[in-house]
Amino acid sequence: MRTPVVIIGAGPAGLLLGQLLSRAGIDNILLERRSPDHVLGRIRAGILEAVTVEALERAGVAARLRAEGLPHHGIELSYAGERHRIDLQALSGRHVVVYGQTEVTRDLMAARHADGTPTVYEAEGVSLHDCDGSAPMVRYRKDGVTHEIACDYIAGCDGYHGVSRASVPASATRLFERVYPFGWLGVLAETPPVADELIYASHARGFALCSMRSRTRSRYYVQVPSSENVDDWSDARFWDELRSRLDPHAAQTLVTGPSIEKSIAPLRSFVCEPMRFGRLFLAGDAAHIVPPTGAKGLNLAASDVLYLSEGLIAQCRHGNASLLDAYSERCLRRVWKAERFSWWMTSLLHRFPDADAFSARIQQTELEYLMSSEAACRALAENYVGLPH
Ligand code: RFL
Ligand code: PHB
Repeated sequence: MRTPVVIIGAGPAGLLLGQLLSRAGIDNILLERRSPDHVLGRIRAGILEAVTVEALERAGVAARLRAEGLPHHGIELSYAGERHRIDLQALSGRHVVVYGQTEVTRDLMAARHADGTPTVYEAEGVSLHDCDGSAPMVRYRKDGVTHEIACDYIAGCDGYHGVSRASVPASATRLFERVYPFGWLGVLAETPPVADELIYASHARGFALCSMRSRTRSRYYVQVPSSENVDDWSDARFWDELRSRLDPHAAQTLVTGPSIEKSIAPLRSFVCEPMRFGRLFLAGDAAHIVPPTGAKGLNLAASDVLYLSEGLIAQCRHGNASLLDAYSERCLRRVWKAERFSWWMTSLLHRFPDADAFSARIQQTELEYLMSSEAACRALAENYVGLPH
C-alpha cells in the first residue's frame, strides 16, 4: 500500500487534518488504535475559539456547529463570594462557541466516512519507520494481519501517550514540562447549567468551573489533589463540594442530578521542540499539553493542523517546501503563547498546596487587580478568545 500522507490518531487533530487534505485532493490514510465508539466516549474540551470554528468551516464540517453551538460573549470570575463578568466581545471584538469536542469529532468522523477516505480503527501495534529518511513507512496489525503503508509524510496526531513522539530519538528533541500537584474532577450531567456563561471560581477550598455542553447539559469541575481516586466521589459528595466553592447565588440555584460521566484529569504543561523530525510532523497533544484552565488544548490542536495542512498542500500540490519547513516554528510561536496563558490562568485560580503566605497574597492581589482593571481584563479576553494566526 502507498499513500502521500499517513495520519496517526483519530482525535480532533488527525480527523481535521485528514479533512483539510482530502478537500485539497491529497490522499491520506488514518490509523486509530481505538474503536470509533471509544473515541466518541471520551468527554473532553468544550470551548471553540473563532479560528477553530473557521478551520472547521474550511474543512466543510461546520453545519451542525453553526446550528447547535452556543456563542458565548463573556465569562465570569467568581472570587470572595462575588462574580465579575469579563465581556469578551467588548474587550476583544470576538467571542467563543460552546460545542463539545465529542461533537466536533462526531462531525469529522461522519464527513470522513461519507467521503469514503480510508480509515483503520482498532489498528494495533502501529510503528513508524525511516521517518528521517526519504521513504518513511508505517506498519500496523489489524485482525492478526500485518500491513505496511509506504508514504511521503507522517502526521503524528496520536496524543500525549502516542507512538509518534516516542519514535523520535531523545537527542533530536528538547522537552519542557511542568506537572501540577492537582487534577480536575469532572462531572457531566443532564441538568440545566447554573448560569448562562461559564463561571471560573477561585475559592479557599480550591478551583471550580461551571461549564456546559448545551442548555440542558452541564459540565462541572472541581480541583482535587493528584492522589484523589474517582471511586471515592459519589455524586452527592461532588455536588456538595462544587456548591461550597460557588458564590451564594450560584450555590442556591445549582440544579443537581445523576452524573452521566465522572473522571479525573491530571494537569500538565508540556512542549516538545521541534515539532518535526524528518518527514514526521507532530500535531496537537502529541507535541504539547496545556492545563485546561485556559480552554486551549483542542484549539491548539486545530491551529497546528491548519498550519500543517497548508504546508503539506503547498508541498504536495506545488512542490513548495517553504511552509512545511516553517511548520514547527509557526506552531511553536502560538503554542508558547497558549502555554503561558494556560499556566497563568492555572496559577491565578487554583490553590497550590505548597504556597507560602507571600504567594497567597500575590495571588489575591492579582485577582483583585483583574477585577478592577479593564486593561487586565482585556489581556485575559484577548488570550481567551484566541490569538490570531
Ligand atoms: P487526542 O484527542 O488525544 O487524540 C489522539 C488519538 O490518537 C489515538 N492514539 C493512537 N492511534 C494509533 N496508534 C497509537 N499508538 C495511538 N496512540 C494514541 C488515541 O486513541 C486518540 O484517538 O489528541 P488531539 O487530536 O491532539 O486533540 C487534543 C485534544 O483532545 C486535547 O488537547 C484536549 O481534549 C485536552 N483536554 C481538554 N482540553 C480543554 O480545552 N478542555 C478540557 O476540558 C479538556 N479535558 C483534555 C481533557 C484532555 C484529556 N486527556 C488527554 C487525557 C480531559 C482529558 C482526560
Ligand atoms: C469544558 O466545558 O469542558 C471546559 C470549558 C472551559 C475550560 C475547560 C473545560 O477552560
